[in-house]
Parts: sequence; C-alpha cells; structure tokens
Amino acid sequence: MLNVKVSNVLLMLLCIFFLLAVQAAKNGLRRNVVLIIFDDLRPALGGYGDYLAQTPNLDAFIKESHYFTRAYSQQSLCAPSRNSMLTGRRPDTLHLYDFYNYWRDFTGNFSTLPQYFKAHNYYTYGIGKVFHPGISSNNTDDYPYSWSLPVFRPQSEKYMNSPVCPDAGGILRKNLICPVHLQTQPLKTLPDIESTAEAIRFVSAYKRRRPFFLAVGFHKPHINFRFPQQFIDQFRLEDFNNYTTDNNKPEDMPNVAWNPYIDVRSRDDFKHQNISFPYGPISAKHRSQIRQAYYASVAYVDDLFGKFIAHLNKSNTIVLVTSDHGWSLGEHAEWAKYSNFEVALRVPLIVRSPEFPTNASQNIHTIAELIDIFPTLVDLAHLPALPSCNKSSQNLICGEGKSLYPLLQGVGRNEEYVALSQYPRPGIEPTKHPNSDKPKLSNIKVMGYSIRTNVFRYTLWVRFNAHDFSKDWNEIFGEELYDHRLDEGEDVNLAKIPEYNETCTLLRQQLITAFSK
Ligand SMILES: *[C@@H]1O[C@H](CO)[C@@H](O)[C@H](O)[C@H]1NC(C)=O
Ligand SMILES: *[C@@H]1O[C@H](CO)[C@@H](O)[C@H](O)[C@H]1NC(C)=O
Ligand SMILES: *[C@@H]1O[C@H](CO)[C@@H](O)[C@H](O)[C@H]1NC(C)=O
Ligand SMILES: *[C@@H]1O[C@H](CO)[C@@H](O)[C@H](O)[C@H]1NC(C)=O
Ligand SMILES: *[C@@H]1O[C@H](CO)[C@@H](O)[C@H](O)[C@H]1NC(C)=O
Ligand SMILES: *[C@@H]1O[C@H](CO)[C@@H](O)[C@H](O)[C@H]1NC(C)=O
Ligand SMILES: *[C@@H]1O[C@H](CO)[C@@H](O)[C@H](O)[C@H]1NC(C)=O
Ligand SMILES: CC(=O)N[C@H]1CO[C@H](CO)[C@@H](O)[C@@H]1O
Repeated sequence: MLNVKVSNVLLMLLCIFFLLAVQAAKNGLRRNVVLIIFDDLRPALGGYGDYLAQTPNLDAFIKESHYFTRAYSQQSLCAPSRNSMLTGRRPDTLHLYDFYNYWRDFTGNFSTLPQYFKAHNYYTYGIGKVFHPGISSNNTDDYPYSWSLPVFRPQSEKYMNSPVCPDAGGILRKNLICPVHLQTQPLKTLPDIESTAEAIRFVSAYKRRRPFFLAVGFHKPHINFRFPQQFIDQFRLEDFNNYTTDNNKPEDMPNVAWNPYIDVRSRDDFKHQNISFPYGPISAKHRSQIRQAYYASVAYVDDLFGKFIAHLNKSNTIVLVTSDHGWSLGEHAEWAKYSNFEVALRVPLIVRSPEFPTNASQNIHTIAELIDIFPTLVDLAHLPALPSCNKSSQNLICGEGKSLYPLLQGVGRNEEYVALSQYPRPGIEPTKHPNSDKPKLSNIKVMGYSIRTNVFRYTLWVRFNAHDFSKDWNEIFGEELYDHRLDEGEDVNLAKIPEYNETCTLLRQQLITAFSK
C-alpha cells in the first residue's frame, strides 16, 4: 500500500517538474516585444525616401525591417488614435473622439494590447506617452489592467507647456519653435531624454524569466518643437522654402474639412503674427521655420531612438515602431493634424522581428491601419490569435483590425485592403469656440468619414448625433475625392466633376457599408 502511495506522489512530482520545464522552455522561446510610439510623426524619415530628413538611426533600423508605406491612423488626434490602436477598435466602436472619457467606464471593459500580453505571462511596462495621459486613460495610463507596474512618466513632463523657451532677449516664452540648451531647462533635461534613460535602464536590468512587453512613447515631434539647439543647426532654412506650393486653402475644399490650427496660432511666437482666422496664410518665412523645426524635432527623437535601440538584443526582440498620426506642414495651407487628409493620417509603421531577418529594408505597399498592430504583435509573439470582433459577439477580448503577419511572410500583399478614418467637427465652418480642431463630444455635430482605397481617398462629411452616436448619411456637408494616381498631395477635389460621379457613388456605397459594420 505504502509503495503505491509513494510512487503516486513521485509520479505527481514528475508531472509538475515536466510542466514547469515545458513552461520554462516556452518562455525561453518567447520573444520580448518593444512597441515604440512617436507623437505626431508623419513618415518624414530618410528610410521612407524623405531626402530632407536627418534620421540615421531610424534609417539603419528600417534597413533591418519590413516597413509599411501605406499605414493609416483611425483619427488624427492623440487620445482617440491611441485608444483605438491599443484596444484594436475603431473610434466609432469606442465612442471616443476627444480626451474626456475612459472606455472601460464609458463604453465597455475592452482588453488592450499590453493587457493581452500581460494575460499571457508577459511582464508589461510602459514608459512616457503610450496611452494619452489624463481622463482618457483614467489618470492611471490604464494601470493595473494593461501594465505589471505603474507607467514611468518623466518628471520634466510637467513643464511641457510652461514658458521654457528663451527668446532673443533671454525672456522665457511659450513658443512653438523652441531650441534650447539643457542647462537652461527645468531639471536640466527634457521628457524624452528621461524616458530614453529609463528604457535603457529597464532592458539592461531585466532579469526575469518571463519575456517583457515594453511600450515606449516619445513626446516629440509633437509641438512645442523643444529640443537641444544642435538639432536645428543641422538644417538650412532655405531647404524648406519650396516644400509645398499650397499657399492658400484650395477653392474646392469644403470648409468643414479645414482645420484652423488653433494650437499653432496660440503660441507666443505666433500670437502676434496676425494670421487671419480661419484660413491664414502664414508668411513664407514662418512656413519654412515651422518645417525646419519639425524636422529638427524628428532628428532629436531619432537620436534618442538610436541610443535606446542599441541596447536591445536583436535575436530575441520584436520591435514595432509607429506614430499616432501625421502632421500637415503647409499642405493645403494647413498645419497640425485635426483633418482627414493623407498628411494627417499616414504614419510610419516599421517591424523588425528575428523571425523575418533582412539586410535591405523590405517595403510593403499593402494598406495597413493602426488597429492592425494589436493582432499583428500577438501573431509575431506566437500567442493565441486575437479573435476578430463581430456584432454577434459581446467579446471583450477581440480586435477589429487584421493581422499583418501573413504580409510579413509574403502572403496576400496584393489584397485590396482599405483604411478607414474619421474626424469630428462642431459645425460646418471652422470656429475658435467651440474649437473646431478638437471638439468635445457634446459639441460634435458633424463627422467626416474617410476611406483610402488603392488609388482614391474619398471623404464624406455627414450629420452626427453625439447623444446616440448615430449618423445620417443623407445629410451631407462636404464630399471629397482625390485620385492618388494623379494627385498624391490631394490638391484637386474631384467630387464635383461630372466624370467622377460614378466613382463617387461607388465609393460612397463602399464607405457607408464599411462604417455601418
Ligand atoms: C474588466 O476586465 C478586467 C480584466 O480584463 C477585470 O479584471 C475587471 O474586473 C473587469 N471590470 C469590470 C467592471 O467588469
Ligand atoms: C477609474 O477611476 C475612477 C476614479 O478613481 C474609479 O472610481 C474607477 O473605478 C476607475 N475605473 C476603472 C475601470 O478602474
Ligand atoms: C498685428 O496687428 C497689430 C494691430 O493691428 C499691429 O500692431 C502689429 O504690428 C501686427 N503685427 C504684425 C506682425 O503684422
Ligand atoms: C540574445 O538572445 C539570444 C536568444 O535568446 C541569446 O542566445 C543571446 O545570448 C542573447 N545575447 C545577449 C548579448 O544577451
Ligand atoms: C546580410 O548580409 C550578409 C552579407 O552582406 C549575408 O551574409 C547575410 O546572409 C545577410 N542576412 C540576411 C538576413 O539577409
Ligand atoms: C464572432 O466572433 C466569435 C469570436 O469572437 C466567433 O466565435 C464567431 O464565429 C464569430 N461569428 C461570426 C458570424 O463571424
Ligand atoms: C450623378 O449620378 C446620379 C445617379 O447615379 C444622378 O442622380 C446625379 O444627378 C448625377 N450627378 C451629377 C452631378 O451628374
Ligand atoms: C523651383 C522653385 O520653385 N524654386 C523656388 C524656391 O523658393 C524660392 C523662394 O524661397 C523661389 O525664389 C524659387 O523660385
């Protein structure tokens, strides 16, 4: 009797050891994941063919990566875009178009990308601006749901909107263009420098058996353009004079589509320029200065990116680099984001995985969306696939995007996917009050829905009801059609031209079907 019992116990112990060994082996094979989100970065990168950019570190990284040339944000505003990307759901599903609600309490207790990794035995950590801080992530960056420990927020972050930019007379201003010497800055540092140091500390000190999921959110190139002086010195102002030829709002652009770049106007160095509201223009000299400062801001975060990336072990770490949306640099005479134009929506999307090694930057032209990142990283890490959401399921763990994993394998690159984006307005004319660049939910009266197909961008501005989130496809305030075969800059709106009537009708049907799912 006793012998039988002893052997049972031994068998049980053996089983436990075996299971532990299997788990350890699995963890050993599991790769670390690093997600890097830049703020307001359009693909102004050498690796994306932009010859004005000075981004040696991202360029070298792209050489070892697959990069998507046509990746799009779901809404060109920080909080809604990040909530959409990180929950894998569209703004219309989340009902989040501004900064002032938290999806778990407002819409549904939806899982997030880091939360999914945490649930699958990853150690998850966030540094800097990953979720938009504040109410939209419940003032906790969605901790503890998404993260194994509280998110690192740089101490110098609180001075981001303070008067910290010395003018010619040494007086500190709240300027748009703000090259600085670190010694003059509060805490003698900048937020992204602090975040980079913390990211390096984390990956260098990491000793756990579990793999990690690390998200690093850089604040730049978002305004103000504050960076160490040396980064602006490397750009010549005159190189930015002929960046676009769009000096005035295009005649055929519906007023509802216009974003009056109120945040740019409100900075101390632009306040007194008497830029006519809402259409400007900004003087030629200032146009070049803003572009130069944007590119300098990109060069600055590229430098920090390079310092961090050098500390990663290439052979066991998946790295995905992206941004929340783009930024207009004078296209259509517009600045900032807040629109449905290609320049405001197109983002870099770069994937380096030991599973897909390359030496010679592989570009993928298939259309991708930021909501695709969640299922893609899940597949790259070989976790159980993320189910796709559908109306019949009340599933809290699902995504609305597609996995880009097959595309990385080389499968399905000719699929004609589309990208869907949207932007809200408080009315049909640009206004300061309410701020038509970023209306609060209660003020939203119009929604611009946009579809990017292989060759067209089609945008329809319709009545939106903020109380029940319904839209009326028959009450139209603006219609835009751009043909990217002829007009990459989206300068000529073809929607009113009779020859394009049929194209508009077809795209309108496709758009309504896509946004009614
Ligand atoms: C929300 O989901 C998380 C896990 O995903 C769970 O821990 C929490 O209890 C849920 N909250 C509510 C209110 O259901
Ligand atoms: C969000 O924060 C509020 C206030 O701290 C808290 O009452 C609420 O439970 C939080 N929501 C979730 C889902 O944790
Ligand atoms: C802006 O307008 C004010 C008042 O009309 C004028 O005093 C000032 O010189 C103008 N500034 C510029 C830069 O034109
Ligand atoms: C990098 O990761 C691989 C695979 O896990 C491991 O064999 C190698 O020792 C690591 N290199 C360093 C420098 O830690
Ligand atoms: C990278 O290039 C070297 C030679 O330049 C080659 O030997 C190696 O196989 C290449 N690796 C990959 C993953 O293409
Ligand atoms: C809906 O999604 C669930 C999983 O989230 C899946 O099991 C089910 O088959 C889906 N239904 C349809 C009609 O696609
Ligand atoms: C466009 O075609 C529709 C029918 O598809 C027609 O009702 C409408 O009048 C046409 N509009 C123009 C401007 O030709
Ligand atoms: C080719 C071209 O358009 N060149 C113009 C660039 O901008 C300067 C003004 O800064 C013009 O003088 C050039 O004609």
